[in-house]
Amino acid sequence: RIIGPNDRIIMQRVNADTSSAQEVAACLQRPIHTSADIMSLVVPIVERVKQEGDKALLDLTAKFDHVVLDSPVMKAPFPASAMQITDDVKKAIDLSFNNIWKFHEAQMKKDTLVVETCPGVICSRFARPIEKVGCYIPGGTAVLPSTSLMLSVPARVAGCKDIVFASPPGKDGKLTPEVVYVAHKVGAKCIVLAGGAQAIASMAYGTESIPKCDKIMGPGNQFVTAAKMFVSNDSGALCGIDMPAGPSEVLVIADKYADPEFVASDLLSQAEHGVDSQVLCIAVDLSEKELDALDDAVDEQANKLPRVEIVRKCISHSTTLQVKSYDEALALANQYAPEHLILQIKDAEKYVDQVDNAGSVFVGAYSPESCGDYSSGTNHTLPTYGYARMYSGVNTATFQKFVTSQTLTPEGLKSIGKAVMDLAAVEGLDAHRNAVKIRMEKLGYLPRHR
Ligand code: HSO
Ligand code: ZN
Repeated sequence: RIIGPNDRIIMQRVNADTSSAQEVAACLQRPIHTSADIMSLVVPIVERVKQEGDKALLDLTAKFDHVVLDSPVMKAPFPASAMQITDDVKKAIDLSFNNIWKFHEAQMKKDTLVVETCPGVICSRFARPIEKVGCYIPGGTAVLPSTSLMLSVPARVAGCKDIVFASPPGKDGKLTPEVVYVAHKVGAKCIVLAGGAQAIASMAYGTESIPKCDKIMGPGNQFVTAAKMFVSNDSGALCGIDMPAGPSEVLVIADKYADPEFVASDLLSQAEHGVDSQVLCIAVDLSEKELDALDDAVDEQANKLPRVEIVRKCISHSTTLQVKSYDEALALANQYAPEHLILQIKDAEKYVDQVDNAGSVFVGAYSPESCGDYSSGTNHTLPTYGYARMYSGVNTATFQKFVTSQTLTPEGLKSIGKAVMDLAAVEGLDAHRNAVKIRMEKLGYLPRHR
């Protein structure tokens, strides 16, 4: 379905009641990405940066971003001239920074645990920050300084020592000043002036001027995602990544108590991200008239947006799915596992318990996704493409690893020694068995054998 320039910008309607199970499933289907051809473009880029470092990075930035730079990196302390922003924007960043900090700091509280599993067997787990982390802030149709907050604030809260930013420069060769301001606020070490696969490679392998990172986080296009997948599989890079990323998505569940203008505004905030954004509305028991009102609101608001061309293309493949009950709506939402789930339904909080698969939930009429995108404190780097079934969004644990430890007293060795020896015998691993046996004999728990 293509929405032409003179057509109304409205979603297609599918009635789950009168459609087959396959038709309903098709509405929840994401487009299939073939990553093989992308990989064949990305691997030579990554390899070049790996081999030639800064020079490759500068060449590739000239080629893809059409800017010739003297250096691919801006090092801290960042010059004030690179972060000139208005007072209002500074205040907005500061407020958002504080809320993101508060919410992520609270995630650190239950870090250490100590459990005595048997008398004298003390097992513990403690968190340690990942030392060097790379935060990728994509360019594309818009640079999103908010993403620099969502990645670097949790990194700082988790205690990472070196934070490296990467973001493509504009046509003038300059970085987005808001991104530089955030880098300054979190004490980032440097900002790589590059985008795409080349930026990912520079942080994964390091170059003459860019420190090698242990883990790279952040969203990006298919090239960025492919490069992240590649470096995380290359033992030569020894570099982790946050999660696979796909186009952004929202699923709004709305009932007859929802304000159609609110619902439309939420659908459109997702649609304006990109032509491949996934926008779904599940309408619970709405009349044709109420559905028409929603269409009207979408069309009216969409036509006033500066990014209406992107929105038109996105809405062309967006659907309103009509269902009869709240339970049905939530079951479908769990099946789809959206990045963002918005509940614009009566007593919305009551239904949060029923949410199993979603990146982040927005509860009630006054909780638009925009608030989570910027300022409330939750993270906006979230699993897409159905990965919400098994991945979490970026959080402080993304920037930590958990180390376990144990201390056994002689009594502890006595309590589990026989079990260890018996299991080692089953596996035919005599050295394992001996490590316990020798100690048990010295302690007099077992007779000594010569
Ligand atoms: N909704 C996007 C994040 C974002 N929105 C950044 C505006 N700026 C993906 O979660
Ligand atoms: Zn957004």
